[in-house]
Amino acid sequence: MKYFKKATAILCSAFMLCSINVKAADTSIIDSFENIFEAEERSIEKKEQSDADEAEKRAQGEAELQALSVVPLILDVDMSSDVDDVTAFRIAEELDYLGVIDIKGVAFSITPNRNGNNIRGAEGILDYAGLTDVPVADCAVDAVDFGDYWGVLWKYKTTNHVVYNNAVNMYKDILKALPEGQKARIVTTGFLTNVAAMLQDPEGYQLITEKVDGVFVAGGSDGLSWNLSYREDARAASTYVNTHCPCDVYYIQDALGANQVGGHLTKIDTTDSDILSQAYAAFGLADGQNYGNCDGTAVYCAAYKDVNYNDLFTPIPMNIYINPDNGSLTGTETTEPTNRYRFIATQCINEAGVFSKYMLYDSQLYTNVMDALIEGDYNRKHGIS
Ligand SMILES: [Ca+2]
Repeated sequence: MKYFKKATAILCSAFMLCSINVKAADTSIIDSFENIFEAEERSIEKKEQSDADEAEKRAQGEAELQALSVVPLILDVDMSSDVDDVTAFRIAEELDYLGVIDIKGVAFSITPNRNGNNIRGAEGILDYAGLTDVPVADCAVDAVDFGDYWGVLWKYKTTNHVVYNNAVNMYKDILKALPEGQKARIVTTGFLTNVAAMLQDPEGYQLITEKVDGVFVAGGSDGLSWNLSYREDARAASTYVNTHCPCDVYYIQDALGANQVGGHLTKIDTTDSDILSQAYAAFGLADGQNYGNCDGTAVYCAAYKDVNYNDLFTPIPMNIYINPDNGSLTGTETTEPTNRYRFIATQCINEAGVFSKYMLYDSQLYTNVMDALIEGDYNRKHGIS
């Protein structure tokens, strides 16, 4: 009995020990499983975090790329004794809305004796488009002119924009603020006096060299071209820009402003409720149907340069000479790089070797694109879907 008890005690102890050991083993297995699970969870969390970081980085990269692909644009206008600058605004506003360009500022190359009416007109048309944060600048070189239709535009002014007394200062601020790697384009639909003043300023010259990849000039047919030759200071500026501008200069033949941007809008706007129809009427054009709108075309050329204009046309490298005495322009084609180009009505020869059409200006696609831009702009502003 004694031995039996002893044996039982030994067995029990052994069993207990064994149980304890099993328990200990179980705990450690569970612990290590837990560790594995935790590590796995941590690894999944880490992976999810890294995927999220990666996705965020990708989205950020895409957004940055997208932002870099939007063309920062400065519109330099002589919106005064002609109304076609208003169509340039409208084309620019729609392209801004579509994310093709970003209107960074509006400069005038004329002034009504510095009384600010031109500025208020520009503020009005910008506010009409909801572009309330676009700065406006008066000219760097005074050229006195007036506009019959500024009052129409002024009625729509709701905001006091940042206003510069000298366009050069606005140009500088805009170009300095551009992020690394981004370049702006300048569209001039008036004189080249502001751009010349920028180039004559050492800091301005440097900024145009580093931060501008093209000046798109509305004007530039052979012979006398209104914007380039109208006044003595305008002639001097045209010659200066043509010979000194370090970046590309594109001349858009004014003779080719045949696209009826304003006419198309006045045709749609049967109730004359649109700011542009009203400006046209104040200018003395009841419907604008037969009125050329070269200025809008210059904006189109600047905005769509990167997509090569749907292969419709190519700016032709030119040797451009502007006579300082009368401002008349002579352009000859060249194969040498000159950084000077002209958008020209190039003749399209069909397979039979016969002239069939002019490229760009007689192109149905180009006309359709411009019509679509102005229709999109009109419909949006008048709540038509
Ligand atoms: Ca103009």
